[in-house]
Amino acid sequence: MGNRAIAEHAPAAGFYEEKGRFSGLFAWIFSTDHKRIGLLYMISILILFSVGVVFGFLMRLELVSPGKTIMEPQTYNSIFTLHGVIMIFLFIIPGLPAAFGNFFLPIQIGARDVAFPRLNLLSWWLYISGVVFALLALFTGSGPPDTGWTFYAPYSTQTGTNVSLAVFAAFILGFSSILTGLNFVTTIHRLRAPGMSWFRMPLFPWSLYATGWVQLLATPIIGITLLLVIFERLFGVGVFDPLKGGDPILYQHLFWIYSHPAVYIMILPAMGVISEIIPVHAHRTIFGYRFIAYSSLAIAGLGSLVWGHHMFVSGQSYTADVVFSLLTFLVAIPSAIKVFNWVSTLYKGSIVMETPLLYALSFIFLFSIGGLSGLMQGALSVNVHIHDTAFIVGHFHYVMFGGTGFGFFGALHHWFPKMFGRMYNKTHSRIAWFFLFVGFNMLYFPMFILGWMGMPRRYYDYLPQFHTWHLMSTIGSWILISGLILMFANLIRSLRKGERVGSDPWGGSTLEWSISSPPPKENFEEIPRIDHGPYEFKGASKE
Ligand code: HEM
Ligand SMILES: [Cu+2]
Repeated sequence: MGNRAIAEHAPAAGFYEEKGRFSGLFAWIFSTDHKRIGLLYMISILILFSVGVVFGFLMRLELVSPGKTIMEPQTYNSIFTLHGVIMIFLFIIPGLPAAFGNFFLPIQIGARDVAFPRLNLLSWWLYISGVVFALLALFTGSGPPDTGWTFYAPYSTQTGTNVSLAVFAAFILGFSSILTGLNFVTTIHRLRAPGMSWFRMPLFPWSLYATGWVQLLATPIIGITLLLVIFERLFGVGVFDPLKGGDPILYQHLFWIYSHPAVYIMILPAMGVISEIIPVHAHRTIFGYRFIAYSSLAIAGLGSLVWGHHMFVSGQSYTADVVFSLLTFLVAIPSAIKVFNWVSTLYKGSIVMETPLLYALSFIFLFSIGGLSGLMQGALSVNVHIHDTAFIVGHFHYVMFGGTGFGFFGALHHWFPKMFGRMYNKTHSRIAWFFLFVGFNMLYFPMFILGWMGMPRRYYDYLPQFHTWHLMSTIGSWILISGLILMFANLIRSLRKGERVGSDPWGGSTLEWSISSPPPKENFEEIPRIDHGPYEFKGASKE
């Protein structure tokens, strides 16, 4: 009796009912099961995301009108720093790989778990330790850091605020990320089911594979750099501070040699999710499978060579400027290949506009705006004009929030029935999506205009001519946040009240849709033998 037959008759509790050495909370926080670790990460990450959103809400409230509204300038400096640190290191970098990668990678390649389950649990505990140090930086000593999430020297080595604790939090989180990358790269090399050759592997694992190499190779660089900042603060050794014989430009190079590739740790898994959602909800084999797989590797490789585009106004040489500008244009090509192939897959598909597809289409629209505005910054003359303005803030929210954030929400709605065995209220989920999409564009598009007009980023106050666009942006943040609340309320309610579903509510063809919802502890009764590529469709199975 194959896995699908067993799936139809399996009790609906699956791995939630597992009876291990521990019970209750301990059966979760000490579990080495990849599905439980995935959910631990998801809950932790969404809590931190919500904290980050509160800080975003407060910044927009302060900027609703010129002059002081709700806070002092120093508080504003700390809030955008914490907002950025939380959103980058505690939400978006761990995000999709740690939550959905942990839950679905082993299942999608036909394995029972990742290669190093205990190391996987350790990566979550390191994540939690990072949260604790970030909270200490927030609430103890000389007050929260006020440097911005980039911790630029020499200010970060001079300011009296809690930079060392915040930087140490980021250092620990880096280790958590390295362990996740190590686990995924090894799992994909060693634990694919018999017959699953590289070009029979689904595209989400391909994106996690490329991401894993960036996590492994780039993260140690930021780790060393952050340790040097702590070293200089504690022992006064001049590494980055020119007053002590250091070089602040060295800091920028080291910081961006990691942080630009880090944007691909953020976006590649989201691109993998889109490659999963579109063929399933368009009921059509994906267009250009191999090109999409290769483009993930190309983005990871080329993306490691463009960090200098953050430093066009830092005084680096003109030759360096030209080289980094050219490479920045080149890295757009593999991204464009993905967008072209996704749209080609939709063409003549039998599209069912389910909520995951709404998020996938929003991803393509928002990420394209984000990507194209990135190309504008790659042009030297334009960059000089818009560097460190609100234009940049608009750009990275379109790529990170519009891209990865909407990718995360798409993954949440695509795999929710598989993870919990229940469907959410589809009408409410579509309404929530609408508020999110409209609010998002009202919040961030004005930032492009404000930046073009000359509004600097990280400024607490502004001249009257900027008021209208700031007001629109703040109202946009209220609409977006209402959408977030509606989305989470609908999903949380569905955990208990949602209609029960079978193994394959969408008509998917990758392995997760061949087992019960939620999956059994061991994932498969017997390890499947693969004899065909992913994404071959027989249409949604009507339960
Ligand atoms: C409701 C959601 C959000 C709102 C209202 C919001 C709002 C803002 C605003 C107004 C700033 C500019 C501060 C300034 O330069 O004066 C900002 C900065 C930033 N945001 Fe968001 N944001 C939100 C979500 C996100 C998400 C999801 C991410 C990333 C995944 C993110 C990452 C950042 C980063 C990295 C900065 C730069 C902080 C710095 O300058 O050091 N934000 N955000
Ligand atoms: Cu960059």
